[in-house]
Amino acid sequence: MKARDGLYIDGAWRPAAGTDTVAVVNPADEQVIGHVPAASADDVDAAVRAARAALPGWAATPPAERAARLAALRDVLTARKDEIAETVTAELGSPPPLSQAVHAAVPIAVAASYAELAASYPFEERIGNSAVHQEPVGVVGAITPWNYPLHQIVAKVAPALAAGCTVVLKPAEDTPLTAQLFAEAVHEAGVPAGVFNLVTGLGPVAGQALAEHEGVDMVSFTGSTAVGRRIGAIAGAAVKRVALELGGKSANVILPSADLARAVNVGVANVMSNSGQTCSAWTRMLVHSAQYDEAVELAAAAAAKYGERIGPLVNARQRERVRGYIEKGVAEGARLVAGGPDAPRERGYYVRPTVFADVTPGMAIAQEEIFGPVLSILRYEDEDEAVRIANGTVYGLAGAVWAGTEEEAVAFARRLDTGQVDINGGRFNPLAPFGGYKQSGVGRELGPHGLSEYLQTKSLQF
Ligand code: TXE
Repeated sequence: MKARDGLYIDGAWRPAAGTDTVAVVNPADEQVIGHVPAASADDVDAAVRAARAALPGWAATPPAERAARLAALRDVLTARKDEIAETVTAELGSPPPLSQAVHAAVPIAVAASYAELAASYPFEERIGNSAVHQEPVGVVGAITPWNYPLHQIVAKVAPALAAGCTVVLKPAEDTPLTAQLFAEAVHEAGVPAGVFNLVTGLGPVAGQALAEHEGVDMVSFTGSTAVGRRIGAIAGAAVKRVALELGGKSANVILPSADLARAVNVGVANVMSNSGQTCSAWTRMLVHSAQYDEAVELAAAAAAKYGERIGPLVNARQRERVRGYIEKGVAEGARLVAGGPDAPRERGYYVRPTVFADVTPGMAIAQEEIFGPVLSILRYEDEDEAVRIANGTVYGLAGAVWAGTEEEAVAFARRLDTGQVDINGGRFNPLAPFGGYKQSGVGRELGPHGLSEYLQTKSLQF
């Protein structure tokens, strides 16, 4: 057996109980590039047992030592950055520069932030005559999607380990090779056996078994709203902790005082990046009617420039889904100003960067998460209408506001029902809490807020 063959359970690679496998496909050329085991419920049980056995020791490990393991993990990931980028490109199809700058670099920054936070987090405090201790929730079942293969894993595993929890990870079936690389890095970093375990396989089999397992104290899930609802119901019935990062339909609101060209260009880049497979993407652009025609022209030109640079979607099912939405947009009467539903290449799951103008708030392309390179541009007459449109979906994950001054943009941002807002472009901050209002989810990831999700509180009165 190769080093990375099998499931990573209790500090070693071991064969799955059954012989079922999942094929991994490169979405850029549709070639099979590998196979990974499809774990059964028995395999998941073995992984959860290992995590339970390791829990008391890891929970009692001083935070400084947990921090040292996370710092070692950061260092291993940093040393293997090129390999991470290549693996993500191979199984997600993302262009190499994006894989380097985002898919490899961001999770390294997040791992680094938790190496620091594990050491500095106030796990104990005094409140009057009480001592308040923050203790690990226990065994965490982490279920992750494919759109940011390593980031989604690190955003759960790093804070869980910092908190003193142990973890069983079930990564997405489309991108398990990155997860295997991560498990190897955890091993190299000297994280004790059983503290982190990896079971690859299918969502409805391995994922469901993990969410339902009695030995799992918390489920942290990122993925579709449909599966998130199901996981929330399972967790609710068992009264276990749950964190859900679900879909989005974020608004990019351009106020009349903004630098229109910059707001439109950055807005288009935001939607097209990662081929639109980003839950926080600003998929609805809201423009004042006086600037509408100019914005549409700028957006169409910006999208056209993306044509050559854009990667494929992750699989054929996602491509068909996105094409279906583009056809629906046309059928509903929106005006196609860039892209379209036709396939731009013979091989690979590519979709053209697409922009719709004359989109009205009730259209499916203005309400539903498409998860592809598709931008909808909507028109507003005044600020109140912009707020109503921006808040008029079931989601509330992210968004952006552009204005002549930060004060004006912040005043508008206060009126948005959403978990994160970029002001005049914003810059990524690995410590800033990320998560949804409304049906975009429950809980927060990243930074100290993300760490606190994996803690429970005990108070001692004196
Ligand atoms: O997600 P799934 P899919 C949205 C996006 C996309 C749509 C479908 O709109 O078009 O979801 O993507 C595991 N019990 N997002 O079908 O199925 C699965 O194995 C337990 C938004 O790929 O939700 C994978 O590990 N687990 C999003 C994970 O859930 C189950 C990112 C996500 O897969 C399961 C991805 C079950 N019954 C998709 N069924 C975001 N928020 O960033 C599946 N899984």
